[in-house]
Amino acid sequence: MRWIARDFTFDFPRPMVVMGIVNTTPDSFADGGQFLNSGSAVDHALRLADEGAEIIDIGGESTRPGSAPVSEEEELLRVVPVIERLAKRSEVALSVDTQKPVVAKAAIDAGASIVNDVAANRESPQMWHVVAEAGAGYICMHMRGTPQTMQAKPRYDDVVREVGDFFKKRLARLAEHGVSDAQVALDPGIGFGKTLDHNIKLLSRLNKFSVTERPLLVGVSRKSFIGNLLGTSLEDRLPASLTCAVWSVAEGANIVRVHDVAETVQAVRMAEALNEKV
Ligand code: 8Y7
Repeated sequence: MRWIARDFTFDFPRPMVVMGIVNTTPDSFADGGQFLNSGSAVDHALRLADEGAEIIDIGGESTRPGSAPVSEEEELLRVVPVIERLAKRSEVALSVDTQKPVVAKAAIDAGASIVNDVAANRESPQMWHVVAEAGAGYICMHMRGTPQTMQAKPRYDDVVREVGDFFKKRLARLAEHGVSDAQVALDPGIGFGKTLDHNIKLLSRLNKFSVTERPLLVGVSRKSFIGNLLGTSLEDRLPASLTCAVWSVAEGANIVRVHDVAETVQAVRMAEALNEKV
């Protein structure tokens, strides 16, 4: 299975790809405000790449439940300078975490190869046209509703089946708009319109999504469902985040999106040795 993202090609099976998170948002919940100045965001990204991240995901709009959207101008100002500088200083693949086609396009022009789209459930096709035209990688994440509405009593009859159906329908829809399956990675969107029980079900049955034969990305790092299960505060969620990453290896996931790159690389390399996946 091959994932094509502009100049980057990932051939699976292969060791888990660790994607490091760089937020340029003042209100991002897990590292809020630390990297507002674009120089420190760049330094942080370079450190994550050194620690073994093969993709750096750069975002300028918080998607935490109930957070306020930011304007296009503001998001462009936050994200584009960071991507431009990183593209000059590193060979690592750059991903832009945005819901806005204009921001995705500007990020690609600045050197990004992947569009990480938490709003892949939208109906309008502009984002897909940007991805198709650029030959960019596309992370198609499942979300119920929008970040503003998603945690209002999410209900599913069978969350695993419904997310799987979403993936199949979206791949067909993306293909209609010129985005080939080879460009797409799938993501169940842990925490996006899901209760604790839904999140646990999705994680415990991750291997059900392997039938779709696209790379599977999992984002659990420091998320609030961990706190809901264990009562741990944000700073104390690393052990459970690593457990989920290790679990994801055994379940056949291909990419993990994390804050703690060095620790995650160690954990997943050990899990892979034990799992005889490599
Ligand atoms: C995810 C994500 C976030 C995720 C993908 C956080 C932007 C919340 N979570 N993108 N973004 N998958 N693809 O905790 O799970 O980082 S934001």
